Amino acid sequence: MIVFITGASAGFGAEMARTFVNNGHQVVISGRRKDRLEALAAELGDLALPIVMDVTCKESINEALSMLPQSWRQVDVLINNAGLALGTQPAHEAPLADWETMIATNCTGLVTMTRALLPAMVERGSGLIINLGSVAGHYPYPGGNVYGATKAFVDQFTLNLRADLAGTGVRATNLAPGLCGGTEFSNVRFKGDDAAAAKVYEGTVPLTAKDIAATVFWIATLPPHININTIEMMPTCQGFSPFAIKRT
Ligand code: NDP
Ligand code: 8X3
Repeated sequence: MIVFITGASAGFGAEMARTFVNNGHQVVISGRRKDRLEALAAELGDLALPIVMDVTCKESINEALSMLPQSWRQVDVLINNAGLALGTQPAHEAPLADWETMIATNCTGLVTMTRALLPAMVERGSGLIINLGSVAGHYPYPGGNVYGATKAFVDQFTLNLRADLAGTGVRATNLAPGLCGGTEFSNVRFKGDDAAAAKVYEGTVPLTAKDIAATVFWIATLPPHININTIEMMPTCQGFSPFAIKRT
C-alpha cells in the first residue's frame, strides 16, 4: 500500500508511519517541520518519503503532490491527521486568530487534501480516507468551543463522504479518540507551557500514539468490503461530565 499521512512529524502521525513502514508499506510523511520529517525518514529508510507541506495552504498542497515521484502517486490510504487545538479560553475571550487557525487546519486543510486525492481513488475503484476526529466533536466541554466544532465537522464530513462514495469502492472512516498522552497536542494547545500540558495527563493512564496507530492499521488492513464509519475510543480512566448547573 501507499499511505499518505498529514502531520507525520510528531505524535500520532509519526507512530502511524512507523507502523505502516514496519509492515512493509510505502508512507509519505508530511508536515511543516522539515528537520523532524528528515529525522523520521532517516529512521524508517526508503519506505518513507518526507514531503514538507502546510495543509492550510492550497499552493503548498498542490506543490507537494506535484513533487511526488511516479512510483508514489497511487495513494491507497490518505490519513488526514494534521490538526491542532489552541487554547481553552471561553468563547468570549478566545483569540479569533486561534479559531481561524484551527478551522484552516482541521477543516479546510482536511477537505483540501481529500478533494485532491479522492478523484484518482474513485477512478481506480479503491482507496481509503481516515480522518482524525475527536471525542471533542461528540461532547461539549468548557473551552472546547471551536476545536470541538472542527472535529464535529470532521465527523459529518466523513459520513457525507460515505454517502457520496457508496458503490465506488472507496472507503472513509472517522477515528475519534479521547485523552491521548505522549504527543505534542497539549504543548501546542497551551502554546509551549509544558507544565500546563503535563498537568492534563497527571494521574491518568491515557491512550498512546501506539494505540492510535494500531487502530488505524487495523482499519486500513480490513478486507475491502468492510467500511468502518466511525470509531470513538477513550482510555479506560476517562468518562463523561455531569451537566453543569450554575446555581445562584
Ligand atoms: P501533535 O501535535 O503531536 O501532532 C500534530 C501534527 O500535525 C504534527 O505533525 C504537526 O506537524 C501537524 N500539523 C499541524 N499543523 C499543520 C499544518 N498546518 N500543516 C501540516 N501539518 C500540520 O498532535 P497529535 O498527534 O496528538 O494529534 C494528531 C491529530 O489527532 C490531530 O488532528 C488532533 O486534533 C487529533 N486528536 C488528538 C488527541 C490527543 O489527545 N492527542 C485526541 C483526539 C484527536 P508540523 O508542526 O511539523 O506541521
Ligand atoms: C483531543 C481530546 O479531550 O483534549 O481531541 O479535546 S480533548
